[in-house]
Amino acid sequence: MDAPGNQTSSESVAGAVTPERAAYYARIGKENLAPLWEVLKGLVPPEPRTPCVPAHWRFNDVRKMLLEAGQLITAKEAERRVLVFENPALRGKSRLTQSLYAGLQLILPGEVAPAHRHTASAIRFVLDGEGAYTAVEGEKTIMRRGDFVMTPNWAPHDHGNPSKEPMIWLDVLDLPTVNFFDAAFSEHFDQESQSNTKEDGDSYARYGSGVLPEDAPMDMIRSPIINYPYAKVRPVIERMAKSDDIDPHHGARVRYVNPINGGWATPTMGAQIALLPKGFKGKDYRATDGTIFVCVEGEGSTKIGDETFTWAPGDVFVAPSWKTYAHSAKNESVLFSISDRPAQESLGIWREQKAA
Ligand code: 1HN
Repeated sequence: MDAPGNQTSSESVAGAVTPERAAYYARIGKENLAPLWEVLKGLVPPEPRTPCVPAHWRFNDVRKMLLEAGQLITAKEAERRVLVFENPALRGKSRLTQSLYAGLQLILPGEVAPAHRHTASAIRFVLDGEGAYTAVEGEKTIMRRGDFVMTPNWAPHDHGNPSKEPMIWLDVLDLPTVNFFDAAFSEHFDQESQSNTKEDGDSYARYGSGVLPEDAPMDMIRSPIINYPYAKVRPVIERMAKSDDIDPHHGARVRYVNPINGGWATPTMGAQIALLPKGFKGKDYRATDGTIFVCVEGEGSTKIGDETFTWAPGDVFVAPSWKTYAHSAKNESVLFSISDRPAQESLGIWREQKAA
C-alpha cells in the first residue's frame, strides 16, 4: 500500500488572525462556538501524528521496584498491585498507547486479589513465577510463564497465589478505549474469591482443539478460551520457523484467535506471538496500531524511528502508531505483541506499510 497522500505541505491555519477575526472569535466563543478553519489541519492530518513516543522498560529494573511495592502495600489493600507503564509523553494518563493501558502486576505467595468485574477487557501475559491462578467465570486457571490469559469484558475475575514464589504478569486492558466512549461500569463482589465450577484448563480443552461443542455460542465475539498456554503455542511457532514459514517483517508469527469465528481473541485488542530465528533481521514495518511488545525469550533489538532498544526476557517496549520499526534477533527470540488492531479493523481504518 502506498503511504497516504502527502499533498498538503503547509500546516498553517487559514490566513492570519486579523484583529477583526480575533474580535469575531472572541464574540462567538462566548456562545461556545469556534471557527473550524483555525483547527482543520490538525483535525485531519495527512497521516497519523501520535503524541505517543517509543519507550522501553527493562524487566530486571521494573521487577525490583515492583517487589518493593510488595513491602509497601498488600494485594488486598491495593485491589490490584500494579506498576503502570506510562507512555513518557502521556504521563498521568495511565496509558502506554492512546487506546491501551498496560502494567506489571505482583501477587505474593498467599495473597488474593479480590473478585470484581468491569466493562474493560483484560489480558494477562505471564512473566515470572508459576502457580498463581486467575479465576474467570468460575474457571480457575493456573498460570505459567508465557501463558496468555483472557478476562473478557464484564467477566468476574479474581487472582490468588497459593505458590511459594512471587508471580508477576503483564496486564493489558482496553481501558482508554472504553473510557473514550464513556461506557465504563464496574462492580465488586461480597465473595473475595469465586467458587470454581469448572476444572483448570476446561475452556482450552473444549474450544482449543479444532472442534466445537454442539451448543457452542456461535455469536460470541470474544474467545471462550481463558488460558492459551505457552506450552501449546511455542511448538506452533517453532514448527513454522523450522519450515521457513517466516514473515520478513515479523518472523514466524501467529495470532491468538477466537475459535468461534476465527477472528481476534478480543474485539478491542489483538495479540500475536512470533519466533525470530537467531540472526533474524526484520524489514521495516509500520501500521496504524501502536503496538506493545514483550520479549519472552532471547535477546535482540528493535529500531523504532531513530531509536534502537536492546531487549532481553521480560522487557516491555512500545512502537507508537505509524512509526517505522524493525526487529533484529541476536539469538533465537520470542516476542509477544498486542495492539488495538481488531478495533481499528472493525472500523475500517487500519493501515499498514511494509518495506519490500
Ligand atoms: C484489573 O481488573 C486488573 O483484574 C489489573 O488484575 C489491572 C487496571 C485497571 C483497572 C482494572 C486485574 C487493572 C484492572
